[in-house]
Amino acid sequence: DCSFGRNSTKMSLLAKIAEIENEMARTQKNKATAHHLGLLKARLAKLRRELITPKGGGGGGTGEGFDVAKTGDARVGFVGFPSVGKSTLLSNLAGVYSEVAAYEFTTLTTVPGVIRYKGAKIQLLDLPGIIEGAKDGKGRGRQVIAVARTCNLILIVLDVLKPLGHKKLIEHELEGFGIRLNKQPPNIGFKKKDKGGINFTATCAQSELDGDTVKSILAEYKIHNADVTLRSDCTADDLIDVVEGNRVYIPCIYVLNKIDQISIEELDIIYKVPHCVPISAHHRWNFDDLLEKIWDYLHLVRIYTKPKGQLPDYTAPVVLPDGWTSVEDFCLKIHKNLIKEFKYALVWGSSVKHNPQKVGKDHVLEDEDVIQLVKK
Ligand SMILES: Nc1nc2c(ncn2[C@@H]2O[C@H](COP(=O)(O)OP(=O)(O)OP(=O)(O)O)[C@@H](O)[C@H]2O)c(=O)[nH]1
Ligand SMILES: [Mg+2]
Repeated sequence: DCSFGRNSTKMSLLAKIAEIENEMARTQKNKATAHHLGLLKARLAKLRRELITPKGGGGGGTGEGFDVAKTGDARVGFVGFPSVGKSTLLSNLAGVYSEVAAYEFTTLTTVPGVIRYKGAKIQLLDLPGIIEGAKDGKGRGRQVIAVARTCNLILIVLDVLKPLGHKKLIEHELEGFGIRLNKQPPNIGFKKKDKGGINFTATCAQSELDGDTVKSILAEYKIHNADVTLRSDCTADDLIDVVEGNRVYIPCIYVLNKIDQISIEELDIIYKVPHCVPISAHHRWNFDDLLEKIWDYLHLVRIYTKPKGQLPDYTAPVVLPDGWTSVEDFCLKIHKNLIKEFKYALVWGSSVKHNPQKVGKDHVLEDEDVIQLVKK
C-alpha cells in the first residue's frame, strides 16, 4: 500500500465512507427515511467492498505468517483488542506457548494450538490484537479478520474491566468485513434475470422494506431485472448482504476475561450478556463452562464406526460439521474413494426408526449415531 496512487484511493474511499456514515448518523430512522437510509447502506457496502478488495490488487491475501494450515475437525479463532488475554487463554487451554506480556500488540502473527474434546480435535488460533478501524485497513486488522472469516467459531475475548462498548466496536469491525455473528442467512429469495423488471414479493409484513426501496437499492447495484422474495421481516442490510453475497455466518461466544479483578456483584451483571462466558484465563477459572459452550456452538456431530462383528469404537468418533452429515459426507471424511465401494450402511441411533436400519448414501446422520458400512 505504499505507492502514492494506492494510498490516495484508499484515503478518498475512507473519506467517502466517513461522509456516508455521518449522514446516516444524522438521519432519523423512520418510515419516511427508510428508503434513503437503504440507499446509503448500499453505497456504504459497495465502498467497503472496494476498500477490502483493491482493484487490480488480486483481492489481498491474508499476508505472510497469517495463514496457518487448517487441521482437526473445527477451527476456533480468538479475536479482541490488545492485552485482553488471548495468548494467556491459548497457553492455559491448549498448553501451547504464545508470548504473554503486559504491553499491547505482543502477538504479531497467528499462533495455533489444538485441544481434544469429546473425541474431536479442535484447532485454536490466537490472533494479534485488533484496533478500531481494522476493517478499513488499520494495523494488522485486515489480516486478522481475514483469518477470522475462515473459523467455524469466533471467540471475542473482552477484558471485564474495559467498557462493554468494546464489544460493539469489535462486532462492527467484523461486520464491516462481511462476517455475521450468531445470525442465520436472511430468508430472501434473489434471482437476477435478463428482463422483466424487478418482481417483488413479500410473504409476510415488512417493517422496513417496500417495493420502491428494494428497487432503488438494487438500482444502486445496476440491477434492474430480478425476482426478490422476502420470506421474513427483512432489513435493508439483509437485502444488501444477499446482493453482495460473500458473507460468512459464524457463531460467536463472548469470553469475558479477568473476572479475578471484579466483585461477585459485578459478575452477576456480566452473566446477563447473551452468548457470554466469564473466565479468568490466568487462573484457569470456568474453563469447563467455556469448553462446553465451545462444543455447543460448534454443533459438531460424532459418528462412531462399528466394524462387522465388533463393538463400536467409542473413543475415536468421525467428527462432521453441522449440515454435512449424510452417509456420503461420512464416507468422504474417511477417504475420498470410499463412496465408490459403498453398497449400503447399517445405522443405530437417533437418526433412524429401527436399530439397526439399512440406509443409503443420502441418509442424514445425527450426533452419536453408530454406523457400519457394507461394501459392494
Ligand atoms: N488479572 C488477570 N490478568 C490476566 C488474565 N489473563 C491475562 N492477564 C494479563 O493480561 C496481560 C495481557 O495478556 P496477553 O495474554 O498477552 O494478552 P493478548 O490479548 O494476547 O494481547 P496481544 O497479543 O497484545 O493482543 C498479561 O499481563 C496477562 O498476564 C486474567 O485472567 N486475570
Ligand atoms: Mg497475544
